[in-house]
Amino acid sequence: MQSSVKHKLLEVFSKAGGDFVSGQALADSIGCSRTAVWKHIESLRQEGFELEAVRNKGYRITAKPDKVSENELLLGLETNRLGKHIVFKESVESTQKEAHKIAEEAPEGTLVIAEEQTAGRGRMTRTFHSPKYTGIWMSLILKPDLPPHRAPQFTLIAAVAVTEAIRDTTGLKAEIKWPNDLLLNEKKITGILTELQADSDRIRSLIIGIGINANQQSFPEELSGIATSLALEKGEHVPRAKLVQAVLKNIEIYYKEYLNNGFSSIKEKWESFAVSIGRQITARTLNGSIRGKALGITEEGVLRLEDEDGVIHSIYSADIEIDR
Ligand code: BT5
Repeated sequence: MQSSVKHKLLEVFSKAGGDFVSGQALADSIGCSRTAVWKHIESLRQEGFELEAVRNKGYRITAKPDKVSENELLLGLETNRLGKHIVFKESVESTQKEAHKIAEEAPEGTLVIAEEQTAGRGRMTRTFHSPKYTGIWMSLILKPDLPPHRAPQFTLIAAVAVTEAIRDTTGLKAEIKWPNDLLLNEKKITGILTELQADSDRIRSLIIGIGINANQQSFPEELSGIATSLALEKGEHVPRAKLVQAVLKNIEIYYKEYLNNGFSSIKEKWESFAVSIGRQITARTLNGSIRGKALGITEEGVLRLEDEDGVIHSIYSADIEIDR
């Protein structure tokens, strides 16, 4: 099936929100005969969609495959801009790398997403384990008209958006660990990596990389003590496309809020989801470690830490460990 016909069909089903759509209505919307509609329906079935056909009522989609390709993501996507243009790959080294390549020409809201990353990236030179079909490995391209120093706030915006999406779609109480991790039961469930293409005074593209452990049943030895998946915590399989849709919708909402009203309401939300605030932590920076109480974050997303002598430190970049 031509991909434009498929998108059109999925858009019509999407608008119907689970109700039946008559064969004639489908034929009219894609400009073909009812026999051709039937053929397109069959090819959707072959891709793993389940469709119910009832005489005199038409068709409706009852289940979609657990994939994260364009078709699955577009069906039910409730955003205005984010994720309307999707670059899907079965396997890539890193979705960040792919997003960097296309960022210049890509429209704002373009999503690069893959079933597998063979060289997923963390911060600095670290790697991010991204096995096939089990997780969400995606990079979102935004083009805010802002100076580059505002970029770190987007990691926090994404953290709030993903935390809420996980809570709403799975009921699991994900929490944020400054600056870019989400935890469940103190183990890492999500990592976020915000990168930039910028001139000295203006962001050209912001690339927000998000990795969510969704359905892994096990982890390599070096991660098994520190990482977990939604499926392991919930005891059941998690539909990934639905979660991606919720993440995109939330980022769209918070991005708009941020551009219109600034960072303060997002900061409040962030602090309410943060696991480390008010606790004793150790922050390991490139210049050494500081131990103290995490007080909160500033409007710029900088962590404020009060040491044992009452001195307040501003932490721009670090790994933190929460004292038990
Ligand atoms: C991060 O770095 O957590 C940012 C990860 C961003 C990943 C996304 S996936 C889509 C996009 N494309 C990319 O190539 N990257 C982004 P950092 O805070 O530096 O944490 C990295 C550390 O997390 C590693 O050194 C491991 O200890 C641990 N780790 C690696 N893979 C993990 C996983 N799947 N789950 C939990 N922890 C993991």
